[in-house]
Amino acid sequence: MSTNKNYGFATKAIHAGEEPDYREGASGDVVVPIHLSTTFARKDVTDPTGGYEYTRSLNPTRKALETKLASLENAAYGLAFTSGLAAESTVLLSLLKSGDHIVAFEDLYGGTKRLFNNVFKKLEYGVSYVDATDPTEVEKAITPATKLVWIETPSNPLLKISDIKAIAEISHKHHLILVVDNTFLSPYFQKPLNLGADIVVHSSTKYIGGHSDVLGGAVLVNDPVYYEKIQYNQNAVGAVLPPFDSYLTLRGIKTLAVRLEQHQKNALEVAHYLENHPKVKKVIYPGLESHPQHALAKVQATGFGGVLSFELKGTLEDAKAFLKKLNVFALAESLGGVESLIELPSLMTHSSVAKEVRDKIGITDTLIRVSVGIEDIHDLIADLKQALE
Ligand code: P1T
Repeated sequence: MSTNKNYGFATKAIHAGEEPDYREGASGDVVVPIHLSTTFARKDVTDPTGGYEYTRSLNPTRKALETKLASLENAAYGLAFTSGLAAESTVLLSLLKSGDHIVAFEDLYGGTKRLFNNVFKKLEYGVSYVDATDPTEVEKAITPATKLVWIETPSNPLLKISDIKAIAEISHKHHLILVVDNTFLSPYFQKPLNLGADIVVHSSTKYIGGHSDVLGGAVLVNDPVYYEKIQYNQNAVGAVLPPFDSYLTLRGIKTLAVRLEQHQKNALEVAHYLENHPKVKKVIYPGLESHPQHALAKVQATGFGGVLSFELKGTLEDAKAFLKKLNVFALAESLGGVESLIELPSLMTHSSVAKEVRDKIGITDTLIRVSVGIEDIHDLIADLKQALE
């Protein structure tokens, strides 16, 4: 088969980039092989075989993954990186120069903030953090030096939603580039490029890989100029996803649609259970009607994802004791794998964010983030129940 643009998501997730090769001498693999060769021989000095020269520049297994990712995000181009942070770093390196300014959402993965604050600030980029749930706050923070607007939606760990379309309009009015981190929903539930974003980044370590066994990142773009700059720097710095990791990610993506449906179903049940528990102060999940941007979440995405956060009544010690008692949920960083993970952002994923900033945006000592897996729901609820009691 050849992959058609009009195929549905699940069909593209399985087939895009992995069409069997029926040419003379080829074997017709239905799964792309892991091409481990670091270099590719040519018959003529000026004629690299099939365009392949050296694996850092182009590798057939990575190329299959990049084709699949682009097809799923409705992007013209895809690039696969060694990690989400490598993808983000390469975007920043490619599009900014010293003195440029970024307007960023104040609720971002702690590692992304660390990158902005401790690594790229040294290169004299300015960053202003705003509450991007209100697009006028984004516009107010724009200065003559601003080049980039950077949001995560839903955000990590507070699941705040920003209006991609409205922020894209503001960004373009001021000739800025809008980057959207789409890690939490994956292209199955949300396609920011369709809503006007210029660049999508992912930690493919999460839902895209889906099994907590491969680190990776991705960049998806439509503009050939951005693509060329980012691809050039990716090769120049060497932040490319290795062939075996590309294969694992390709394998993970094939079940993205079914996994996310089940993650979401379980997350909604867990959210309802926690919402009615007397020891829980509040539950934050975009799929709940109590979520302040529930209506926006329904309009700009086709699902709410599998991550929720909740605040326990009591103290940090109570939160620690609760986390210690769980058996099915693993107390671990990361999210998006088939297994349920739970963590305390203030001491784990967001410990690099200053306490005053955590307090300001709502990352309290008893805020707990849950990546709801696809185990049997009654086991998940029973585990939470015994730990809360
Ligand atoms: O871990 P890495 O693949 O480098 O991706 C970084 C990253 C980028 N964007 C978002 C929204 C993320 O959540 C992450 C990584 N986050 C975790 C490890 C975590 O537990 O939140």
